[in-house]
Amino acid sequence: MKPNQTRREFLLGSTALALTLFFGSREPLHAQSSSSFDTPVAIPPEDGGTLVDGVREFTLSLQSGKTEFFEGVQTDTMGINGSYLGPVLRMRTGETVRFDVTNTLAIESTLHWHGLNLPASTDGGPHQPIEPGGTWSPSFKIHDVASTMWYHSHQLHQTASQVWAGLAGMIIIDDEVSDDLDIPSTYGVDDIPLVLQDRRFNRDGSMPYEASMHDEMAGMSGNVPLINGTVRPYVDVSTEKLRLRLLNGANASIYNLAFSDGRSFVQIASDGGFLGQPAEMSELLLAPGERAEIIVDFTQNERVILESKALGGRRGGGQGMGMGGGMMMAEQNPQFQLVEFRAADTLEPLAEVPDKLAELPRISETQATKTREFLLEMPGMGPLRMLGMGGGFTINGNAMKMRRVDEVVKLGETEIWEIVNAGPMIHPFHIHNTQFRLLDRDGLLPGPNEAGLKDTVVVFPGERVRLLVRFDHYTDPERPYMYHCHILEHEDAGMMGQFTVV
Ligand SMILES: [Cu+2]
Repeated sequence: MKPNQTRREFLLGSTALALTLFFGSREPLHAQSSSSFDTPVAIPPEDGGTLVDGVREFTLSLQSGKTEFFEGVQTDTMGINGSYLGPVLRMRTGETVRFDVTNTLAIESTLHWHGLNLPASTDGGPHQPIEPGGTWSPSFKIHDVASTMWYHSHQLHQTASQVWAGLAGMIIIDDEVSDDLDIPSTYGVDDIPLVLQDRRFNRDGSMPYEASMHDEMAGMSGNVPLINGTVRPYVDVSTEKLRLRLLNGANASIYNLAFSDGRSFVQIASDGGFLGQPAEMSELLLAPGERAEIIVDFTQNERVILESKALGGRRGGGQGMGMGGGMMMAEQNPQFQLVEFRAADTLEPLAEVPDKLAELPRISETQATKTREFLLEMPGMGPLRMLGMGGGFTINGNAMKMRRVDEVVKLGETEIWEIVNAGPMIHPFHIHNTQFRLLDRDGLLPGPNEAGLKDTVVVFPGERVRLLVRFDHYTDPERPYMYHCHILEHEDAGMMGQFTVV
């Protein structure tokens, strides 16, 4: 590739030519305009709410605004208590929270608390829309352990466009375990939230949500990475270690994260909280919806860049996927330089990462009383879809319907959910109201960084992933929770189902 050529342009110029002919030409994409990282990363404000009679209350406003992603250019966006994205909401295990969410937008919206165990009426999915001008006030107890969660719009058929515009933010939950661990925990100094996204900008600086037929299938990805809404940002490093709270908040892009010099790092937490022990690695696959906390070492005066690299020889492309599948997967995995780290002349020393982080419940599939299968399909993929016939996104043959409850699950019963990907694309599968555990991928035990609490799991083409799932705490025979692909275009197109807990 030429230095200024994006992966996508490279693909368009070569192996994807056949697909391009089918999908039609795409609007020209800009190469990254500058090679320098010259803007300090925006650190979202922390919002700990207000304690009122023992309840932690947050006041949130869904609003439209203008954001200056590029100097001197105002871009129309949406945000929560701001013009793009929202504050980092901070709360503790065991306390009761309440949110007053006011929708000042001209369109209906929702706010979903991704990863949290909570009553179905407070989930913020498609069944809890907030009318323009309306206020929604869910309240629930925090059952989850210390973790990095997030919140985002979950409006039926409009999740993709609303998250694209900026309706998302991070949640940090603290507890006694996180209090006691000797790990970096000074927010914005050695404990850095990084919301990873990409957006497609027009030459006038606008980033409208205009998904072509190709985008609706492949997922909407951009030509410009945004980190906490900052273009080509840097992070000043003043300590020997940084803890990075990574959230893939992209609509569709799957980032294979690595540092430009190939250095290793340790992952200390997955979606739902700390791993049992740190997992050393040099590449971290993070799909939309997933979070990971990592700790990285730095030496004085150095500069290193966090990148999204090609998946390379990783698994996937299962039987019968052929070349088209591989190309679809390549397109799901853009290659970007994301953020530069600049170490100071002197770095404050920090303690070594503890060998043991948390006590995770032991799991065994013998605990399970029932097995359910979820078949992810893109019917009509292939020649018919490419010619504009067929198509659609289904789970067990059905596209999402608000009035159809697909599964009824008993409270407190352990089940095995088998997620089977019959299509040519990677699907990150998310289940509301639970933190599950991976049993195996095609019979192979999960890697150490996937052995902890998860609410979103990557399922490769042709793969069968088995999860141990349980729903504690709440029943509601009327109101369902969702399970869905977290590629937002796939979710909006029907790759979503509903379950109740009784
Ligand atoms: Cu999908």
